[in-house]
Formats: sequence, C-alpha cells, structure tokens
Amino acid sequence: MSRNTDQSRKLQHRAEQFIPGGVNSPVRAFRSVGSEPLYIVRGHGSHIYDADGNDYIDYIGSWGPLILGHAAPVVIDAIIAAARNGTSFGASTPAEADLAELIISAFTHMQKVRFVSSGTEATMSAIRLARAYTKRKYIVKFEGCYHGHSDGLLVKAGSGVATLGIPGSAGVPEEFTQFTLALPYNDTNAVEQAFGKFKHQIACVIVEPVVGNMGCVPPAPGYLEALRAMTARDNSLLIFDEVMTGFRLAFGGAQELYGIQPNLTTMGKIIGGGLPVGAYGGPSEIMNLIAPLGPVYQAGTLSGNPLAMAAGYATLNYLLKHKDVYATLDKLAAELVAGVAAAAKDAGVTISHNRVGSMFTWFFTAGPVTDWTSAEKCDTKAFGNFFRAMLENGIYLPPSQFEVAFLSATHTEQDMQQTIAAAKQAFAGVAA
Ligand code: KE4
Repeated sequence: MSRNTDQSRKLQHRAEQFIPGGVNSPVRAFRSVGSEPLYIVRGHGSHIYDADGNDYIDYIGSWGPLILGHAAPVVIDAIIAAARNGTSFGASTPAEADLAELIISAFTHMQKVRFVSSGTEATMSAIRLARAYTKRKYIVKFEGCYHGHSDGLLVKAGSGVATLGIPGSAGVPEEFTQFTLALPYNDTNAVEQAFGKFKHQIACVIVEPVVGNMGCVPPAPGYLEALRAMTARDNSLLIFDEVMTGFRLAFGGAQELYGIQPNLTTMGKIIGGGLPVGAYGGPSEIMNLIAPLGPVYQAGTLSGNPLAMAAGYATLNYLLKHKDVYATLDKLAAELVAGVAAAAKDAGVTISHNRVGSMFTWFFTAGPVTDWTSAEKCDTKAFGNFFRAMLENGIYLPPSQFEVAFLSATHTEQDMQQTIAAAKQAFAGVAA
C-alpha cells in the first residue's frame, strides 16, 4: 500500500503558481529521481514528517547543517532567546565575535573570519579576495565539485586539461567563465599542467577537500598534499571549500582530518545550525584586504544576523564540548553503509559506496567512484527506483545520485536497522 502524499501534491500545485517549479532550490523538486516533492512540516531528531503525516528517517539534515538533528533543544532555545531581543539590527552585535572566535579556534591557519548568508556568498567572496591578494585572474575548480551558483563557478566539465571554462548555465556570458579552469578531481597531473600553462597566473585553487557534490568522493592518498605543494610553489592560494565538511568530518573539518592547511577556508551549513550563514576565513594578512580595512568590497544586509549567530554558536559550542560525537557518527555510518552494501550484494544488485565520517553515498555503478567521469557512469534510473522504494519505506535519502547523505547525533541504532531492512526490500524490488 503506497503512502498517501495528497497534501504534498496539493501544496506543490499551489506553490507552482508562485514559485518556479514550486521550489526555492532545484534539487528539492525530486526531478532526477522521478518522484513528486514532499512538503515537510516538522522535524524532530532524526525524523521528519510530511504534510500527510508520514514519518521518515532523514538522511539529508537540510543538506548538512543539522548535525545535532532537527529542532535540537539547545539550538531552538538559543534562537528563541535571541529572537526575544529582536531579529536584526543592521549593526554589530556581540554574538558575531563570539561565533567568529569559536570558529577561528577550530582552524589553525585562521585569524579572521567574515560572515555572509550562504555558502555561495562565501566562495564568491573568497575568490574575489584571492584574486585581489595575488593580483591574478585565473582560478581552478574541479569537475563534480560545487561551490554555489556565482557566475564564474558555473562552468561545464572541462573537455580536457586546462580547458577554459564553458558556461554551465544559461545567463552566464563566456566572458564570466573565461578565467575559470575546470579540471578533473583527483588528477594531480592535470593541476601540474594547468600551473605549467598558466604559470604565476592562477589566483587560487578551490576544492571540496572531500567532495559531496558528485556524491561522496574522498581525495586520493596524497592528492590534497599535492594541491598544497603546487599552489605554494606558484604562490597561488589554496581554498578549502568546507561549507559541507566544516565541523562535519571533525571539529576542524577536513583540514584537521587530513592535516592540510589551506590559505582560505569557506564555510556554511553547520556554522548556522540550520539558519542562513556562510563564512570565509584565513590569515589577517589576506583577510585585512576586505572592506572596510582594504580595497576588496563585500557586504550583506543580514550578514552576522543575531538569530543565525545564536543558532551557529549553540551548535558549535555543543560539538566543542562533545567531540565524541564524531567517533559515534563514524561508527554508526560505517554500520549503515556496510549493511546496505551487504543487502545489495545479497540481492545481486551492483552498487559501490564511498564514505568519510558521516558523509556517504551508495553509487549505482560497480565503481570505484573517484571523480566525475566515474560518477557519471551511475545508473541514475536504478538509483531513482531505489530512492522511491526507500521513501515508500519511510527512508528519506537525498533525491539525487550525485548528492551525499548525512547522519546526525540523533540517529539511533534502531534507525540503522530500519534503514537496512528497507534497503533489503528496495533491492529485492530493483533486482526483480
Ligand atoms: P549555499 O549557497 O547553498 O548555502 O552553499 C553553496 C555550497 C558551497 N559549497 C559546497 C561544498 C556546497 O555543498 C554548497 C551547497 N550544497 C548543496 C548540496 N549539494 C545545497 C543544496 C541545494 O543547492 O539546495
């Protein structure tokens, strides 16, 4: 008997009258999994509830921010307390320096941080800063990595080494991507060649140190070290985009996990505890170029918003005091990923998987998935069938093969067992 989702369907029809596709971010439309979007009305811990009252174990967690689970009391209490004093002043508040100090304490290379309201703003601003600091124009990004939707970063996968960016979205003139080099991830030769071809012209290399945006793809052994060495040698800046991995993989993010120090770090998601926050940070020598101190302009009406600062501070302060959360998340995620992989094997369904801490993806391809070329070999139709079958069984996975799933501190052993059982049923259907 399929779940009743009539209310979600009605809400989608209403929303479509006023909002393109009825959604405020494309992935929420469920188009790549051949399903209709659900309207979520409540979350509590590891569960979310749709407009028809259906209960789901949630593996998206708002795409990463909710490492403490939905409606975490410590976060909600902080937001309520802050809201009682007002929502925004367009002036500085004590909470901004409190959160800044806490973030800086987690990253050894960081002396200053600037808050914005999204990861897109954070990466866009960090790249502008890198270009100003180095007085160079070119930037390097990697195929399959996503750093938000600023024009210069919306480039198609490069057709070869050091191919100048081709716009990856309508409305982006080629002039806006002509200085963006899109290279294959996990390929150090491609980066070597780019630095050879554009010697002393590359302002920065921006990378997801563990990729979440082609599904979970970890760096190959030595890859991050090679990026660090090549950028340092050319006096180019290494930007770790830790919007997803920051405070997710460790309190100090991927750079703590892999022991690599970038020049700049971009953040978002967890540092806002579910409210809109982005940030970028690094040494004062670079950060002091930002207005009003220096010539690099960047601004924002709601940057450092007191409610968002309160939610972020409550979240990070909890993580600071309970760092054992990371080991627990790692153990639980390992059990879940292995359990689902075993269910697929038993059903004769070919999948592979990648996992780093509480970020993971099951890929519908034999794998291994190490870059965009291997990721795009996935059978996205089979993933869609799996997604819908899991949803039917109360398991809410990311509605795209090329996204990463997350655990929170509120997911339980029972959630894991229920999910593995649902996967057994789903694979039985896929294999049939
Ligand atoms: P936002 O502008 O969405 O806050 O952040 C952009 C961004 C930057 N860097 C990384 C590594 C990111 O993962 C993101 C955003 N992540 C996506 C999920 N793949 C957000 C979900 C969505 O676009 O709706």
